[in-house]
Amino acid sequence: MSKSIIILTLIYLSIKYFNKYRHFGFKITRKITKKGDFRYTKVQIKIMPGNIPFKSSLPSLISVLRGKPQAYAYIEGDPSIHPDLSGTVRFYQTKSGVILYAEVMGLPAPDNACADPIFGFHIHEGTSCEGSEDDPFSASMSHYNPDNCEHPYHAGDLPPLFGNNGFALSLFLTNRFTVNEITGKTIIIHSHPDDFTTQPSGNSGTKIACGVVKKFF
Ligand SMILES: [Cu+2]
Ligand SMILES: [Zn+2]
Repeated sequence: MSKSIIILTLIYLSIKYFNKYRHFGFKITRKITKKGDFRYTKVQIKIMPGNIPFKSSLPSLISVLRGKPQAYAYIEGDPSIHPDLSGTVRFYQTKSGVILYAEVMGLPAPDNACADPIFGFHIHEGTSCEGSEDDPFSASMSHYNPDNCEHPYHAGDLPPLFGNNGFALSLFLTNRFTVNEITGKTIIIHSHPDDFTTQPSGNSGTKIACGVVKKFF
């Protein structure tokens, strides 16, 4: 009798322990079944393939992306050199900051395997994409910088876009601004990577595409 109590206790403790750490990939459940006078415990081990070994914000990220963004921007390339460049940026306000999800196509593509370009990407303080052929999107002005910081600590400094044979996808979180703050401002793609050092704008070359951030209804 005491032997079976010890065994049951061990089973119970191991279930408790494994359920606590089930994000390692297992979920263990215990079911006590009675058959006449006979009682037995059925232990079921379920493998949880989607789980990863740390607390993940992936489920809440997925539900944020399934919802409506609070703002968006359609990006268009300058008509003379990059007429096929276009993209969409979605802005989702969350408690931790703004989730920015960008998809861009028609970016300059590489001429060899070691040359897929990287493009500087920023929120600019201007509210219009107007400009001239010599200075496209000049009305977008400089990086959005309400706190008067140095580059790359401007609120509008974003991770650069990595080209994938003309396509780029970026998804990240920033708490340097709120969606409301940047609605009406511009988002710019540059011809060169941001070096995150040179003042005032990371030596990221010319402006090749622009979009105005608009409220999403
Ligand atoms: Cu810029
Ligand atoms: Zn900057």
